[in-house]
Amino acid sequence: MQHNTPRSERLHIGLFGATNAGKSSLMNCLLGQQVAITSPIHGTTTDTVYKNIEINGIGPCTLMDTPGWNDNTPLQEQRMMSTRQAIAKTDIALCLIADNDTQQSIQAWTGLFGTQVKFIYIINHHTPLPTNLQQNAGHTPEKPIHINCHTKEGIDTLLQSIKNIACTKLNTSEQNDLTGTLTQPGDTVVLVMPQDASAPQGRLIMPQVQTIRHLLDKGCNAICTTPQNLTHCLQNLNTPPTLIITDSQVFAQVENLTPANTPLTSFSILQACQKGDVKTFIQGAKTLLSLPPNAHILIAEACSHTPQHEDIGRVKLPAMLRKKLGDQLHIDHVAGNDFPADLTPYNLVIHCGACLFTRTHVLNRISQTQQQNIPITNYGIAIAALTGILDKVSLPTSERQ
Ligand SMILES: Nc1nc2c(ncn2[C@@H]2O[C@H](COP(=O)(O)OP(=O)(O)O)[C@@H](O)[C@H]2O)c(=O)[nH]1
Ligand SMILES: [Mg+2]
Repeated sequence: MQHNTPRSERLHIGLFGATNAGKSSLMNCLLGQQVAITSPIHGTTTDTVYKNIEINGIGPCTLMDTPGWNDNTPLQEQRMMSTRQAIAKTDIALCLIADNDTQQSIQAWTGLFGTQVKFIYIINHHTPLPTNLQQNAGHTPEKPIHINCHTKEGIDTLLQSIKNIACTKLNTSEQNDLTGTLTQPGDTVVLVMPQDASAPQGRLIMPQVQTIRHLLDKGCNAICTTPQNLTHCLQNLNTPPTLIITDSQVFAQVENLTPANTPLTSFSILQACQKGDVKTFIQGAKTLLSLPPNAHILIAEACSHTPQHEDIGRVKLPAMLRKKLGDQLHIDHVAGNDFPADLTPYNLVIHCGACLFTRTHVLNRISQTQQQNIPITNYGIAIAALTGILDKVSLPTSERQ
């Protein structure tokens, strides 16, 4: 059953530290099986290994075993990039302190992480016990947990520590109520979902599925329709719906048909509120309108798929941007884990709704843009700004700025 939980809803726990600190051994120990190769040879783990695990008391998690710092092999650049990609996804970092770590090295590598990441420091007892470890324990901001993967000593304490952090994170999570203040149990919500050439064959896309499921769980009635059938659908209702949620591509068209007192929002705006920082996205979208004609824009998409005829990120959004800002605009695209470390060549980043990413992953990307003073927005909010309806969009919280 755990395999059915998408990665975007899993708590991501990363194992970090120098090569040979015992990361892969801990991964195997937590999983109770040999999934990662371990050896005294530095650089044994050549790429990050992702493995799903159900942790009792927490639920579905993904463990990430990284290659490790201090890698002096010719592949160190690529391995570090793989470690960075894991860092971007990390909710909880298990930091294994090695014999040759110092206060500086510990500070330097913890500095690579986003602000919302929680750290657990670990000393993995090799035999014989390395001499500097007791001393290194004093360099960690918090008391390290001592473990031994061979005897399993300390593993229960570690799991308890992970659980304590996970419970706090899950309780404060804003992911729980997608439509928030916009809906109450018993409400009727109309969902407008175009099924054009860019819609996948025979199924609904993830944000639509997640929204329908959320509404049903909340005790709402979810009525699905297409833009073509919206007028007919609304006519058939005795009273206007409490809320209309539309695909952002047909926002303007749906806005025209929306009854006067019915709030209107989009799937991607709900995603933006759930996964990310909607205030930052709205500010980014406002910047969009005043960009110079030769601006550089990065369009980042979480999923990698072959570009399609009516693809929103590759075709529709660039066309809308060029229509608004002119043909001199430079637009680059990245997909999946690819996200440039240096964003300074860009005037703006426009991110997809990130239904495949965790909230932490999106927040880490946002903080990376903020550190480099680059505005960021997402598809739904950018389209709302481009079509002049940003002020008409309803948000599930009172966070609008
Ligand atoms: N006795 C003992 N040896 C360990 C323990 N953890 C790791 N090792 C040994 O330390 C070496 C490096 O471990 P490995 O997990 O490959 O380190 P990584 O490079 O951080 O993934 C291997 O020879 C392991 O068998 C432990 O808890 N006890
Ligand atoms: Mg390893």
